[in-house]
Amino acid sequence: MKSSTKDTESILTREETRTGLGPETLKRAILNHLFYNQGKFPEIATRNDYYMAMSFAVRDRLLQRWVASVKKYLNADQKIVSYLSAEYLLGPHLANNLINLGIYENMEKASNSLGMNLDWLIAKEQEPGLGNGGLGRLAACYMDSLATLEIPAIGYGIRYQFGIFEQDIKDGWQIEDTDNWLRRGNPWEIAKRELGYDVKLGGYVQHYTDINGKFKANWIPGMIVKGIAYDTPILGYRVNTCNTLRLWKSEAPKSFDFQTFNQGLYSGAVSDKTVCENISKVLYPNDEQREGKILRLQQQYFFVSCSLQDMIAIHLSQGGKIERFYDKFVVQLNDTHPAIGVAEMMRLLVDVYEVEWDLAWDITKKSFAYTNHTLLPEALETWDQDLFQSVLPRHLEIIQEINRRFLDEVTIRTYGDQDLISSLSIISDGPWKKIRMANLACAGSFAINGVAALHSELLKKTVLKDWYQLWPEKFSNKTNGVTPRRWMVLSNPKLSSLISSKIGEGWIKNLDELTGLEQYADDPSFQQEWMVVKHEMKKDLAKRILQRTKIKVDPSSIFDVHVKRIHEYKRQHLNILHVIALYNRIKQNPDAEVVPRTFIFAGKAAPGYHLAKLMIKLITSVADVVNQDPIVKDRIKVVFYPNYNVTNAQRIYPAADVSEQISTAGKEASGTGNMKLSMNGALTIGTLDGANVEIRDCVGAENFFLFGLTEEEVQQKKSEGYNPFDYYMANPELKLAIDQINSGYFSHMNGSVFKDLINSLLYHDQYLVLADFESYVAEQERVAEAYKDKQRWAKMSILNAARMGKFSSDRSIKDYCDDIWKVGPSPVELVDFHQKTQ
Ligand code: GFP
Repeated sequence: MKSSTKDTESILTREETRTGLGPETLKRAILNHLFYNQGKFPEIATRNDYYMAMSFAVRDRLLQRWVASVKKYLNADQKIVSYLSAEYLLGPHLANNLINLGIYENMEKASNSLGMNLDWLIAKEQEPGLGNGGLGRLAACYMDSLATLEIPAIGYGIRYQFGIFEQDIKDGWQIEDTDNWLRRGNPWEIAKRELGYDVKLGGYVQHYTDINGKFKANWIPGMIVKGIAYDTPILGYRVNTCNTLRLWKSEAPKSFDFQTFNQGLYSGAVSDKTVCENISKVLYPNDEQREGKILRLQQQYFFVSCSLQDMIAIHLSQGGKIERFYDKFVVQLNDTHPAIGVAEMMRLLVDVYEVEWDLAWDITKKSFAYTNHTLLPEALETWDQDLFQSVLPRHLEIIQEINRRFLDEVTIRTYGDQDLISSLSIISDGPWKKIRMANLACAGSFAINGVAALHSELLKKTVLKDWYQLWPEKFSNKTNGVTPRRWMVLSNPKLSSLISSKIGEGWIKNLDELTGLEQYADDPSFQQEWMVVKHEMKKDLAKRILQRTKIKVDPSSIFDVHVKRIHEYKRQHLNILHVIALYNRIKQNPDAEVVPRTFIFAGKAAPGYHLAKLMIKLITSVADVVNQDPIVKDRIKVVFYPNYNVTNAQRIYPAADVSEQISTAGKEASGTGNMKLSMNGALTIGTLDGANVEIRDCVGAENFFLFGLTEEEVQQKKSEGYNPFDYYMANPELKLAIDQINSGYFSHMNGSVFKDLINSLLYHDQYLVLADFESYVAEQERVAEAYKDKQRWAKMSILNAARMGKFSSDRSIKDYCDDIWKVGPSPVELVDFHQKTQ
């Protein structure tokens, strides 16, 4: 039936209300949601109600783009990138979506006209902390870049009910609190209750021969868990592409057992529900002892199985053939957490789709690619074989078979070299066999990459040396990157406007255009504008520091920022030893000239990582003494800013003058905070580690404060028999600092508090803190000296930002697309769905 003009008009009005971007329409949409979703009206609505209503209004606008994108991707010829990651550290959505949609100002007007301040509402959002640190945040930056580059992609992961814990500081110690981020609802996700997959766990395997004489395996599970899809639309910057982040929630297939209930076993009737729901309940912290964590293996398998079943279902539903799975999907393993996917893919192909083993292995190897994020051998995941078998009995058989065939191949290629065979084996030798997940990932992937040039080189020389020897063609480097949308436009709007006023807005999508700023680096008036913005951001942070910690800091002092997970290899203790040395210099010579400096630390320590927690206590204890000592006269201040997360990072980066990237050379795979800080005009003091090396190459050695042993020197020192005690004895400043900590100078004369940390430094010091101390302190003097020359500093700061083009995650994603995924942009056109359905 043909629709009348009047009908068309009302459809358009309806469409405008749902998806229009003007201030008036936005205001109406918020009021509608307030009423129809929250059952509230303005007189009684809280800020949180407004936040929810606004988010729903924004989500409506995403959905139009999302549905169009999904429709396009369902096209049989469209290849899709599937990113498998156990962590996504997304950060708050609202402001980011406003920026990507291009409606920030309009929304500001809409909220003002409702008597609301947009900043208040943005601050209401509980960020989804579904990750520990760099790896999870990288996944979030990559989702943003994939959408911005119009690459069809799905991110798969776990919808943890509790994300990374919230950190508080009590008496100087870290206290962990549960992160109940879903408490007030999550307006950004869409529950797909009808979209679920069964996942088997435990039990045993039966073997039989079918009527055709084929050997078959039947996995009888101990329990079945259902994975339910929760989708979050991820919109690109100023494009229609809106990709999907699909997170799985675990549930019991049936939540209540009536038979058990009728027998009077009330709690038993819901116990299945509890056991199943536990799987997606909580994110595991990094650096915890992983041994024996059955639940963690269950988690990994759970989300990988749901995701692969989902991909296969999508592929088959479009008439795809299972043998050509890799034409539809390329599956990127974000570290080894999803590496069980290699075995699960084989199980699905062989057991469920009855594909012959050799063909199944060929399909698998053409589908997966693996990114390694760490060189620390202790961080490479392994599973005790018995534990593994109790959770995944069929996968153990499959891995044994993969390994048997794989080692046959290795034996031929290496003429039976036993050392190579045992190093490449997926299952370790010896009485306590372990499943090595990195080996499974390497064997089952067509591509393996590291995350910075140095890291990729070291992978080839150390942890994956033998793999490189046999399959050099699989290896490449993909240096990490970060999204300038969140880390500049959203976190530092003033600096972004200043940049755009000079070189236009093109840099937001093409970060290389920042080089246009170089021509202004010597211009005194631009330098001044640049430093005024920096000062404003420092004032903002100073206010927050005062609110949060009661410590008053001076915005004209150097803001020296060390923010990242707390870990011995990241060497927050090296920084604090320098602070103590500086403090002692002032004590010894109160009138000495000191360039005022505020040392700002932030970061979480894994709850079970004793020495990391002690490092926090040391920082806060030194802060207590230094900040209150009248002789210091506020020239140095030490702050530990609690609960480091994306929201707080957004506040800290823009205010930084100095970026501390001081890990032991060869230990930090890449780092991404180093990139975010430089983009915001901070100058790095750092070692030649991770991406620092490339950052220094780009910004120029003269704009970077370098210190410390190189990776090769570290190795050499260790092989010569490094003795930290010699360094302690040889350097009076270092000795005094350590003696003070040891004597209880910073801990109310209780010397035992830091005993473990000090013993570790004096007698082991595996991260060479003491060896690097002297050169660190010397370089810090150069930092202070440089800061005195305001013009020189401004120029260095501008050049740092101007030369960061390479470190956009858009560049990283392009590299992955060109070299590994072989997927190109696929722009999405908007469709008027209301018109279509008439
Ligand atoms: C890890 C590495 C970092 C690297 C990120 C992303 O971070 O060097 O930058 O992954 O590749 F250690 P965490 O998850 O360990 O913080």
